[in-house]
Amino acid sequence: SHAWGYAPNNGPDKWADNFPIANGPRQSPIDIVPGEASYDAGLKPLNLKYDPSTCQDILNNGHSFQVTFLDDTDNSTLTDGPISGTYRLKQFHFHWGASDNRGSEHTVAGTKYPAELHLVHWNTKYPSFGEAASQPDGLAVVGVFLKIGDENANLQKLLDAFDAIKAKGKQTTFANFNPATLLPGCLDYWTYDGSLTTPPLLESVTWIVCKEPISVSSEQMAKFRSLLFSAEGEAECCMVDNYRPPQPLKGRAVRASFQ
Ligand code: BO1
Ligand code: ZN
Repeated sequence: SHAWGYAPNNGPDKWADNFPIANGPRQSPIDIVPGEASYDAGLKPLNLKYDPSTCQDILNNGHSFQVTFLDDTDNSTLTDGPISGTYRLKQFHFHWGASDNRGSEHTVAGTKYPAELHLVHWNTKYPSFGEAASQPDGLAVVGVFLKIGDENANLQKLLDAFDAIKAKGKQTTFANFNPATLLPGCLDYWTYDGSLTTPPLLESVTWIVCKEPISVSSEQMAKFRSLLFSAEGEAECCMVDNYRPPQPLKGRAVRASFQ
């Protein structure tokens, strides 16, 4: 037996062997075709309230790097947009490519971005992230595309911690970071019902994908690729191409908050 990953022997094409929901009715990511999304005037603006003091640490989990937030209070939340109730921020992480021509999970009319940010929230009508993750309305993930352009000074704060988390399992404290600094200026979005994009691929995510990308320099993208999938002492394996490709829409509606 082997753990899931992104290599030919354990990558997205193999996930269904251990996680049959990989072929389920509401899998993510998807290719978003703007001309096929329907404008919904009833969709509210996103209300993101993030408290930098809830930021805890930064971790290389062997699949990505993630920044984890204290989620025992309603201090960092997502409300409104397409969701009802209050969703708490648990963590954010990224997916990226081995080169600038690929790396995002969602695509827009087939266009791949070099990376995609995921801000992961859970519905506080459930007692914990773990319990929410198995409910159809349990999670809400905000996706933000990265495109090559100017260096991003807010993103650089994360990259400056990479020396401490190069290998799988490494973690260091990361205090007082406001994830709102990573959001684009315009919060227009597409939304659809989907899943986690990694095993266990649970079909519990309301996806909210921002139309406007944020910028990242090519040099900053190179730094993402200096992280390792491998643990200290193992053969070094660069963390690249840690994305799942688009999955079948299977008749789902994609709605747009904008015209
Ligand atoms: S994603 O945003 O769809 N790429 C995504 C994929 C997997 C998870 C979260 C978001 N996994 C879960 C793990 C839990 C963990 C939680 C929070 O992330 O299944 O074990 O507690 O970090
Ligand atoms: Zn993700």
